[in-house]
Amino acid sequence: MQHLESYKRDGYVLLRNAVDPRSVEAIKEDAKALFRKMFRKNWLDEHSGEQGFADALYQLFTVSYADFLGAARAAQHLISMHRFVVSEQISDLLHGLGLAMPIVCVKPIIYFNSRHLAKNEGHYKTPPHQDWRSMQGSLNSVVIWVPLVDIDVGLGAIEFIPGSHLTGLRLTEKDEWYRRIPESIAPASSFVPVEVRAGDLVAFSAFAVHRSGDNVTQAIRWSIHVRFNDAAEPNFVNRGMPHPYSVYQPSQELVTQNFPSLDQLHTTFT
Ligand SMILES: O=C(O)CCC(=O)C(=O)O
Repeated sequence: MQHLESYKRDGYVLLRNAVDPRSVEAIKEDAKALFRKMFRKNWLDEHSGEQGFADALYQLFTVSYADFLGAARAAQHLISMHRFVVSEQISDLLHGLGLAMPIVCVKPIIYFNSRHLAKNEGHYKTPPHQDWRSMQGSLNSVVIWVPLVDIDVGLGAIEFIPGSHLTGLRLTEKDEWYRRIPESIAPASSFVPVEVRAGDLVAFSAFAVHRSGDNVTQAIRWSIHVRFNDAAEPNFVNRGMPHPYSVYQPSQELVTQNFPSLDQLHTTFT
């Protein structure tokens, strides 16, 4: 299989028209519906079209960062996205890339990147890194990256260093995003952008060095990312199936004091 050959050689592969563009459009629409609840709450108008939505979202970010963040977090829990990332089609693809027993490493992520939705650069643009540094899972772990819109260089196409998955785990330094590979090890000139259309899919090795391009437009760069380990990979088994994402626990405090009233509760069930 030609895809497998280029995946093994480059550490990533672009699969054109791999998914139904309507299914990824539906995920984007679900995410937009969450933000629209916050537009209404904050009395914000939305003009028509993608740019109308983007402008309203940029306004929400300015007017109520808390509401923006609430909806942004809720978007990470969309059923449509979760259904998509664990679909038969994705698990078949992972088997095709050599994962005998794929398991989800960490919750999928939906990105809506724009410099207008960021308090620092790391919020809309990832620096050079290898996902394995955070995953520390199986050696054959794979990241599935799915654009929800057409993403060209202007919109910040994802960029890879071809073959970098074969040159080991790189040194990193802590930064405001998480940890970056310094320019001296991953020079800007070695990255190759991968332009995609909605319906395409990029699969990459967790060892592939990659980074985001620069979204220089006024538009939102929508994408979904999900990481998988192979529970059958012998080193993963021997290392005790590590999962270094340690903190995911409920707050000890109530988010909203004196809530709910009995009236509110009874209204819910009438
Ligand atoms: O979407 C991007 O540009 C980068 C994504 C990324 O770095 C990741 O999923 O690890």
